[in-house]
Amino acid sequence: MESTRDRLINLLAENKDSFISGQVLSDSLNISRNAVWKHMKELEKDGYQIEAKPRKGYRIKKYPEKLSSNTIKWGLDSKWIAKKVIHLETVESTQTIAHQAARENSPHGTIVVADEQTMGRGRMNRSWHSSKEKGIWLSILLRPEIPPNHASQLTLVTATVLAEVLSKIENVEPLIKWPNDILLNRKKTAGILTEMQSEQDQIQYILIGIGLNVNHSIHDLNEDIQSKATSLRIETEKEWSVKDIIQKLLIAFETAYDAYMEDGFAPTKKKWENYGFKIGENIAIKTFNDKWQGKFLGISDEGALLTESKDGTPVKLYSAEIDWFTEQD
Ligand code: BT5
Repeated sequence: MESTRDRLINLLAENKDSFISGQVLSDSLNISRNAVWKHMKELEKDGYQIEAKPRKGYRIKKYPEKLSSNTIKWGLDSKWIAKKVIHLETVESTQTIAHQAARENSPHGTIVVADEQTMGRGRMNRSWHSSKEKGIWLSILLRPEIPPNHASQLTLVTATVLAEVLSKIENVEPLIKWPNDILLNRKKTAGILTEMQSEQDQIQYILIGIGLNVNHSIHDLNEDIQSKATSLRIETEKEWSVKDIIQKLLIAFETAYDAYMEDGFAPTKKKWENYGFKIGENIAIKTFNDKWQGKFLGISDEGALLTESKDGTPVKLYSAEIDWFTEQD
């Protein structure tokens, strides 16, 4: 059940650029005009800029920077993504909340965003540090009709989206470390965690978890990652609007996802290779029973890593431990 405050914001948002009278608001919300006025004062306290004009009424001039489902949706001109936004201040992991939402039939495109995660996670039970209001901690719920073995391509689609959005920022040159890290100046600034629920060769849903360090100073990064992680602020010496970057990411993701569903993986592969970290250089590879060095040749048509086997012939790897920072570095 939506609160009166949320209904009020929605009414104002629907009338984006025009005024809506106190009387109409009071009738629609079934509260007194004085109560409408009190709600407006509360919204102003939370950073909304409200313009009030006699005989015309109210309109929202500016939304606050602070994340909420309303501020994320405001001005977000999307077709299907983030029509449902679950925003929470503190969660263990947005993935956990998104799994729950998926089981409760939340629609394709639902997003879960948190200001802070207390148990953010990476792949293979590694942890992901997600300090309060410093970055983007976001999960996207998807219900794609693709075979389960194509799910990992969505990680590469997402990495390409992240790289493209970041590359628009002046002096920022992102690279993608296969399969799921975004590096700035060789340091990790974002990671992607793709989780899938499938049954009998059919995907029920996929969750794309995105963690992006935005406004961390070096001291805001946990000690164990300080030497290998970075943030947009560290790289650009500027603070960024987390809300604006979320919106840019969502719109770019929607476009890239639709293109992937329409045209398959080939266009992503091409873009991905513009950002691939160490393409053409040597990397150290470790599979469960072998270790060698080979040149990183790029990615295959399905998104596997292409490198050289011990005898120099090309080989595709779907999963392996790669030591990206070899001794020559
Ligand atoms: C990842 O795993 O890079 C996936 C990260 C996904 C995080 C998002 S946030 C929203 C959603 N909800 C979640 O709970 N998770 C997703 P992996 O490739 O396994 O990398 C994990 C490693 O990255 C750790 O072992 C650390 O070395 C490093 N790391 C941890 N936190 C970091 C941070 N904030 N910035 C840079 N590196 C970090």
